[in-house]
Amino acid sequence: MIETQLSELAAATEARIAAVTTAEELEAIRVEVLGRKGRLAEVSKDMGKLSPEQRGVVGKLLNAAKQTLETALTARKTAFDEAALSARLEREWLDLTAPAAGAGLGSLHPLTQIQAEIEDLFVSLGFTVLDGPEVETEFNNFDALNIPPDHPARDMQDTFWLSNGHLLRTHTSPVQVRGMKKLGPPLRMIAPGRVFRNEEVDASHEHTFYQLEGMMVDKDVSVAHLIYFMKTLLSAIFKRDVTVRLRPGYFPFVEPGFELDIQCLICQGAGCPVCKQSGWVELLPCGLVHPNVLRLGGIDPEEYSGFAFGLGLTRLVMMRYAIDDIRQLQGGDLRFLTQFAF
Ligand code: FA5
Repeated sequence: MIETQLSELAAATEARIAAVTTAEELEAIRVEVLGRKGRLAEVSKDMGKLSPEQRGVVGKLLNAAKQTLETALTARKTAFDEAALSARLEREWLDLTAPAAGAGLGSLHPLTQIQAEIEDLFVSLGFTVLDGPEVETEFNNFDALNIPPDHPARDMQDTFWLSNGHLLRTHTSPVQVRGMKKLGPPLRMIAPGRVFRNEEVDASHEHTFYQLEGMMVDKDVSVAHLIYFMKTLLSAIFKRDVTVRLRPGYFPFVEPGFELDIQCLICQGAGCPVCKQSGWVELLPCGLVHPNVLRLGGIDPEEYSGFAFGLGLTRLVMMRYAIDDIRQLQGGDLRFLTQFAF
């Protein structure tokens, strides 16, 4: 009787083991049949009631059933474990031979790139590149440029004054003053740099922006020289014809003074926020150096003349790449900057 029960249990359990679909189901069967309080344990408990002969027979059968079931369980468990392992390997697979991801190399800011291009051009034309301090004296920023105290031209540039009487330079023109003293005539110099004005910020105005000053002093320098160098500069930068206009402009440090405007390349002259709907962008004020400025720089205006210009470098970058808001240039947004990573 007990033998029949035992072999039926073994057969049914084997069939169940073969049919399970998860490791959890398999474990439940193991506990139910082979566990300490499982069905086989119950059978062996009842063996005490059997005669010694019967006990020998049933005991053998019990061991055989246990062994068969354990083998079947182990086989299925191994299959589940292997499947789980290969799923994990699939998930966590790493190709150790794949090349490393990019190291995120930086690149030169578009302004730096254009500055370098202009420096190369002017160096090839015999100009020296000078650097000047961002904190300047009132004398170099204004007085030496023929803008004495109380001169209305001081109001043309809203100045950040420092408590010690110095200021953040409002333009790169003070480097003209330093250049004249350092190099003496004849001289050809450019001076790129950062300048500061206490101005309302909008699409084309920053409080902190870049200019590139240029000056040439020699015997008989005229407006013709000035125009030649300005044309050379613009065609080197834009590498195509751009529409410019020259109009009289007032700056106390040049006489005559000019404003060289470029037709807005954002709207092609139709009018937009960058050109304040005028179709033109002020880019390159220039002129012949005022005799007073030469004199204050230690150069005899009877013997020498010169031209000077103050390129709006930040605006030039905007025009070259059709950037419609100056704030993008100093915003530090990598999505913007990586477009210029050549
Ligand atoms: C000057 O700063 C003169 N020092 C230039 C000069 C030098 C004239 C030598 C003659 C001889 P201005 O204030 O116009 O000029 O500025 C020069 C250029 O800087 C402008 O044409 C413009 O392109 C740029 N600029 C002026 N203000 C800003 C600003 N807030 N944001 C960005 N660019 C500006």
